[in-house]
Amino acid sequence: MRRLTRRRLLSAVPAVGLGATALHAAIPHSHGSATAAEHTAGNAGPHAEKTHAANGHAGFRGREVDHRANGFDPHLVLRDFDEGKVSRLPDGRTLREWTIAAAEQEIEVAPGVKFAAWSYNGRIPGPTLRAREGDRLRIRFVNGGRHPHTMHFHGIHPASADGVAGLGAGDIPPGGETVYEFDAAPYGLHLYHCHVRPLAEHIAKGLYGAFLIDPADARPKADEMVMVMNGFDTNFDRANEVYAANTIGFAYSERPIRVKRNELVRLYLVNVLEYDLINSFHLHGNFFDYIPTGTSKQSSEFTDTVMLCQGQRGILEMRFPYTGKYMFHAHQSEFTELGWMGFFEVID
Ligand SMILES: [Cu+2]
Repeated sequence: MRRLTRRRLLSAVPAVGLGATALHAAIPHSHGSATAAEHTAGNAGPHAEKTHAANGHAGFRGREVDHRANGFDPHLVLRDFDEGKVSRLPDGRTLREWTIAAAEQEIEVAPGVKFAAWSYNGRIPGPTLRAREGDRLRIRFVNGGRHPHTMHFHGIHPASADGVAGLGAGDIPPGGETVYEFDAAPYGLHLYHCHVRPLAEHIAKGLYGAFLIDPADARPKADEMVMVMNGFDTNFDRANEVYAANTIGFAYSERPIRVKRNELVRLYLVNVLEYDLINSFHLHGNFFDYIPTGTSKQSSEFTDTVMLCQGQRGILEMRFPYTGKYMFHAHQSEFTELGWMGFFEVID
């Protein structure tokens, strides 16, 4: 049996426009609720590549991922900001508190393709934690998984709050918990992720999320959204078979993201992709202002493509002068064809 690889999957995907149906056809799967392990064991053979890929798979045409079964919908994740439980400290500062639980959870990352994931609070990416610069942040982390995990936050904080082995509470064992507490700094777009070794695996399984700190004087009102660019290695060959923003390949292609003509759109873009060195975002029919890491009020570039290494992130601001559908995708065509693409639908 020839070993199934991402590159051979690509050669089986007929065209970009076929979206999830083509992805479903190209990725080895069984018709039941098989796990990725079962795919590897049983279905990664000529059947998957020849029968499904060559002829499409009429029985699944139009079939979508079951977002309800997954427990999260990328369209809701997109505009969902979690500001925590807010209270006032004696010194007048704002205290924000969250409880974040790690768990193991099987999710469907493309129609019929299951992945044994690890999640924060039942979703991938985890909740977008949002605070204001100078707030006090208190994050209670509960490990409901069967492996040690942590939460490592990007930002400025004491070593003891770092969520790394040997510092502070270190690795949190299964059933254990800890509290990470620090001040929100600097303002900008950050991320959090598990930092237990093997690191690539703990991240690629789904333990990450966006962490947004607003400046004290807020940015202008906008239609705000978050895209965490990620991918899934469904056959354990340390290469991704599915690429996406917010986990589900082609989710924003099958149902475009609606935005209003001339309204300011602010996109918080984070790259957490493992196993590939670079990811990117390219927008059709428009340009955007780009603020790397979100740590400024000033745009540093006016462009239509931005390239991000792992852990890099930035704020994209744009207005669409025309109605219609505008594609966005990784400018690495491979990633696009394996799920990382979508549309803005601009309406009046
Ligand atoms: Cu972990």
